[in-house]
Amino acid sequence: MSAVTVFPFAWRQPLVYGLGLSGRAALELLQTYELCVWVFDDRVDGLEDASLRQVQGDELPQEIDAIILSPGVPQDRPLLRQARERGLPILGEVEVAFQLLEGTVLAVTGSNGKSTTTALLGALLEATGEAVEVCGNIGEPLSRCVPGPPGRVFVVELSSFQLESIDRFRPHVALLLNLSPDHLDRYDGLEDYGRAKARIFENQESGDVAVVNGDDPALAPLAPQDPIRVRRFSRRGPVDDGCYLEDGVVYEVSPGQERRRLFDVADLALEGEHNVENALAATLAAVSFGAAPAAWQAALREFSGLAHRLQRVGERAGVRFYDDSKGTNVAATASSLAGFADGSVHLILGGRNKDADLAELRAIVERKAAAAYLIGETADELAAILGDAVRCHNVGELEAAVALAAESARSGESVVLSPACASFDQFANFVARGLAFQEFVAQVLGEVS
Ligand code: UMA
Repeated sequence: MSAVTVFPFAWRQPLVYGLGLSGRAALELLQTYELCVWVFDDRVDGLEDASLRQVQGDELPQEIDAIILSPGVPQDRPLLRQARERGLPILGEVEVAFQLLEGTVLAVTGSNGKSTTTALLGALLEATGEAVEVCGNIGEPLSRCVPGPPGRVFVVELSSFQLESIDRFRPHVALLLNLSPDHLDRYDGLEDYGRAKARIFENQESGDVAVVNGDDPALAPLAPQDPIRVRRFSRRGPVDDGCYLEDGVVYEVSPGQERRRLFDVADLALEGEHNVENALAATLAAVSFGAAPAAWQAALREFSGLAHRLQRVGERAGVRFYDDSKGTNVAATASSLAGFADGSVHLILGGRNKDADLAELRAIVERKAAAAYLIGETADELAAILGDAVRCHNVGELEAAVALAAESARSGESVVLSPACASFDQFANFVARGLAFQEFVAQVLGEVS
């Protein structure tokens, strides 16, 4: 166990709020110290572990002196209001883990591409011989990675939810990939959401590096100020400090130095334009950390992406099937579609709306889709928006959508699940939705009985 041995917090009776992945990981970590840990979950009544103190109802017990928050818990819950009134610290699971770990942290946020960039950056650094933990919003809570040998590198994906409840969290290299509307059911508009994301830079100090997408104008006001070094990546053209794409080659530039070649886009195994951006971000972060390109070249060429992010899951008679279940907002779906030929996509769309303006899908769907197959709570809304732009089938269920899309698609076309919505109306999460899609594809392709 190499978490810091001196407990850095003043509190001794924290309440772990939320008992999902983050809460359980935080609980386990905190239990290694001499603390009296309380737990609460709006949806869990009786706990198996009788040794834990469980808060009942909406009254915050007097003994509790801090709240450890799971990212999915909104800030306006009654217990949190009481904690605020009493002036208690409310810290995210990520913040607590950060203060307990020994190592270097690199962190990635943005509306889209976070998981792929995080995993790729982890793979690049691992190839240079570092001991790397890839964790955070990608699925493995940071708290779970804290125990272990010292001197590791933590590559942490962070959602805006997680960034809301940091205090001292300070990544040596912090990446902000892009900003587009998402989670507007939790934020007061795009600016509010952007402010939460930009907190990734707030504790950086001289010697730390901010990696920012130079092509996204929404990020200009969010980049940190001197003395933080801000490095930009661009697909469009040269930058002063950072990396950029020119004629299929990505170059790094640093003030006062000759440019150097980082990689050729043709060498990437990743598909899609948005993945070129993710590779620019990850390689710039890697070199900013000090990892020499020669050490990670092979890893970059081999990295073929993550499950449920435009993952090719089948092919029959020239028709390809892609699972992009992680496309849970309009921008993610739009950028996934951008890489396909016009009119070639049999697109499965729909799910739970997160207060997004789904009408923004219209132009890209009209251009790229041969037909749309609508599922979930938003099927009717999408039919009304897209009905005169593209052939729509209001099928309701994913299984029926896959069957009909597979039957309709011709050689050279693709069947793509990229729902632009959350999965929670019909599935436990985007992973369950993606796995269901893959199973239905396998059935259609005759790969299962
Ligand atoms: N809960 C309450 N009250 C509430 C809300 C939730 O008690 O008001 C309880 C639930 O009953 C449940 C627990 O909290 O028992 C769930 O906690 P959580 O929603 O914070 O989810 P975790 O299981 O801890 O998973 C979280 C991230 N989920 C969210 O932010 C919603 C996971 O990201 C992340 O992988 C995991 O921590 C590990 O770090 C998922 C996600 O959907 C993939 N992220 C969003 C996104 O990517 O867009 C932000």
